[in-house]
Amino acid sequence: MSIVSRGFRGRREPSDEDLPPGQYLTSDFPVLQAGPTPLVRREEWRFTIRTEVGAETSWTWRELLDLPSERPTVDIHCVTRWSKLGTTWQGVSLDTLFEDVETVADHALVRSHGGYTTNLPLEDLLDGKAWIAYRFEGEDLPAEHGGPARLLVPHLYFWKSAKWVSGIDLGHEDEPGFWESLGYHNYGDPWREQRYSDD
Ligand SMILES: Nc1nc2c(c(=O)[nH]1)N[C@H]1C(S)=C(S)[C@@H](COP(=O)(O)O)O[C@H]1N2
Ligand SMILES: [Mo]
Repeated sequence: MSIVSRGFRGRREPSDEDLPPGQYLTSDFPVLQAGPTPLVRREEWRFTIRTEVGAETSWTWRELLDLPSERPTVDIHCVTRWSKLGTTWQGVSLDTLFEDVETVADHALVRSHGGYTTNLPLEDLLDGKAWIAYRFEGEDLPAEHGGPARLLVPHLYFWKSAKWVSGIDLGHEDEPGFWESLGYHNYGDPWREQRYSDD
């Protein structure tokens, strides 16, 4: 007996149309980072959004877990050319966190434990496009992939998805993050192949 009907909408087979230009598919999950893996204890974990007027809103680990979570299935694309399709995550939408934040800023600088930063327009964090993710493929997010929690912003190259995320600073000025100040593209849209600053 087949349980697969014509209307079946499970994980579809990946096809070339799902791969941005210059990317290849990988089935493993490479670890890429600029420094060592920081050990971030859940008891000490805080996530802080700081607005353009210096107002701070913070969540503890417990408070994050108590918020409604989502389970996005998304494709991820690293600027080193590997892509993974249909990865499954669990986390809190940035829309949920921003419900408690009053801001008219346009720019976000994301900060991580260990000092990594990455910048993006605030609007790219909103409207269902980004999460603070704490589970990957049904398991707690491993430390080497950014656990306890990382930013997940899959429509941009994966360097924007800051591991061990600690907070977001909002501002009226755009401030380049770690890779952006080393020659990588300021925005990083994989479908427009925005790898380096002059792409
Ligand atoms: N804190 C932090 N986040 C980071 C990085 C980093 O060096 N430090 N590297 C980025 C890059 S270049 C990529 S491709 C992805 C890799 O995530 P992964 O190691 O889980 O595959 O993390 C991004 N987030
Ligand atoms: Mo990367």
